[in-house]
Amino acid sequence: MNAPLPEHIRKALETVSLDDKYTLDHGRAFMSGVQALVKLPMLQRQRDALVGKNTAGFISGYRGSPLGGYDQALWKAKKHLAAQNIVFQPGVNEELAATTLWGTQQMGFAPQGSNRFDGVFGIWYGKGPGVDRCSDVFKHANMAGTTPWGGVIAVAGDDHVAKSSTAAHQSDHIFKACGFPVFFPASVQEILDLGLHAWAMSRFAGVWAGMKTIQEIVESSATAEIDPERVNIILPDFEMPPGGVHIRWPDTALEQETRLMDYKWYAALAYVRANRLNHNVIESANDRYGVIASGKAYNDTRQALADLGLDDDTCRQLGIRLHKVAVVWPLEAQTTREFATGLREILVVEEKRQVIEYQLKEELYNWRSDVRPDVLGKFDEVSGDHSGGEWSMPNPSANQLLRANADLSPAIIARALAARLKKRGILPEGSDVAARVDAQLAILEAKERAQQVLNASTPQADRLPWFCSGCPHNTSTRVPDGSRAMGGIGCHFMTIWMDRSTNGFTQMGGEGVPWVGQQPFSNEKHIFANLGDGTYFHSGLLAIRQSIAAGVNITYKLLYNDAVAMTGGQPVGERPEGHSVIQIAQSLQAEGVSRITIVTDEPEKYHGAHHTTVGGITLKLPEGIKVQHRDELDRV
Ligand SMILES: Cc1ncc(C[n+]2csc(CCOP(=O)(O)OP(=O)(O)O)c2C)c(N)n1
Ligand code: SF4
Repeated sequence: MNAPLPEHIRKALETVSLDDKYTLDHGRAFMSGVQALVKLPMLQRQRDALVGKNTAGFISGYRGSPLGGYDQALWKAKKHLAAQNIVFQPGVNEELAATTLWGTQQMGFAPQGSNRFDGVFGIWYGKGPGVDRCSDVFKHANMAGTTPWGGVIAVAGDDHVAKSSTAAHQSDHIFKACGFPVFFPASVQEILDLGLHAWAMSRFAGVWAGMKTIQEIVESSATAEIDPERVNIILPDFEMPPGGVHIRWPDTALEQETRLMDYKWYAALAYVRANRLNHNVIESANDRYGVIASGKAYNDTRQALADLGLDDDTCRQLGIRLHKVAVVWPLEAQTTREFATGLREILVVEEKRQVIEYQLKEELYNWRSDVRPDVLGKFDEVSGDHSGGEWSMPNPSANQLLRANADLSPAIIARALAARLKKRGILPEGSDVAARVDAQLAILEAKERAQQVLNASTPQADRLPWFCSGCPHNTSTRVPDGSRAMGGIGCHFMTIWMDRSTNGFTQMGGEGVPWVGQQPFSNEKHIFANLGDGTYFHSGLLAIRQSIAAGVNITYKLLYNDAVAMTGGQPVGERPEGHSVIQIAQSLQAEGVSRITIVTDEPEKYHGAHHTTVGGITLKLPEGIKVQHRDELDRV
């Protein structure tokens, strides 16, 4: 028989609900990183109300892993969001979504008296390629600025290992190029805490704040402390320009640039400094070796230290200092200097291309050589003369320490760290601690070897993904003998490894357009291009327009499954009623497509069919459009 639960736990369980994460104002609740992004604006609105401000929130963006399910989580939480004046409107694509958020900061341009709120704070979200699409609007909006009770966070979903993407990506550099300070939370709790800081900084410094999320953090779940006042925000003393840093109208491009370059970034840095967003996690008076990391790489570094048997006390005894960075760009100089002081070497642990490492080197370059620590990260020290940087080697990849491609793991970090600690004499040869580290490394290596053996003996684990049974793409993506197709984004991407003569693919919305650059130089007369209906609505219509403009001979197979399937089946058209075949046919005819045929399992569905638009206009299939049974596909 089970022992009865203690009374306080039994009582607590009686009131626990799955909605706690959204309904609780205070307390702990279990949530995923994505759900934390749903909760975050509610906390912001509550914080504002506590200081007597009546604010509202606006969320827009476009789906894509690891933020593929964010929109669905927002839809599910609609009533909780509405109760806090938070509106969610998905974008047609990422770029237009970002423009809507720029709009939230332009409320002050409207005639006096038209604003119902003291400010509108916003969240933009998108997968890394969506971030890439947005740099034009991001730069404009960031130059223009934010409002004192608004502020915008741009949340990027990065897929460092291309687990669910056609290209591995890293948004830090794009955010930096657009001038957004970049926050990198390392846990579900930090999504909440740093999210509130990100808005506070955005309001204070007049910048958009970037937030980098990756699957290991945003797709993980944990209990998090919910409290709108949990984060103690300190607004620093900073001399603002006359007129401040916020958005205004009229405003010239060069004035905006001056505001950004001469004030807003420095105000953001002052914010990071005042709130100690970057800080030492392990330190002692006699530290000699430094490790600096952020986000997932920070978690992996902690795991690596644990795997090596180096707990916090041992690190202190050995003189190892660990610094955690929450804002990876711009790297706040004063805290960085404090961290670096007294160290002989610093190992920068970050995934993908260098962000922190280059800034650290820039910060330390002018230090006196007798106090300046060496900095290593992507590449190891070169024996002999190591006065040059990484570009001074013919090909530095042979000298890699912490790789820039794919991701890092605790084992990779542990190996690099152990090697450097030995080299710098932090783990003296023959010492007990060095022997313990060696023993731990041997265990890690044995585990890796065992994993390799397991992988080699189970080749069937590498089964390629395929269409679901009954999926219309199964037949629609077949091409007649002797012809070929180009792939694109969506479930039909899988055709590139199927028996479908489909080769090549494009970014989302570029489908078929490579043919424009090929046909003038080719004897091939025609090509097929697959285009999903979600992608068509997002940006693919413009790809068709490009092909028409170039006058190339191409057949688009617009694969209509009435869903943005690959990301979870969201409705096409960003409206519950979807975007109908009739609407698409009407648009394509207006674009000048020379022949449109509907191929379907149910031709009868289209006899006399009509579609009533949101505006109440009744649309019918345009004259001359044939409707054929799918069995006729090859003939069509
Ligand atoms: C710019 C960009 N944004 C988002 C994504 C993520 N993404 C991958 S597949 C996909 C859905 C495509 O839907 P659809 O075109 O309808 O094809 P289906 O999956 O239904 O076959 C999305 C949004 C992406 N790859 N690129
Ligand atoms: S999710 Fe939908 S579109 Fe994707 S393979 Fe399965 S049935 Fe086909």
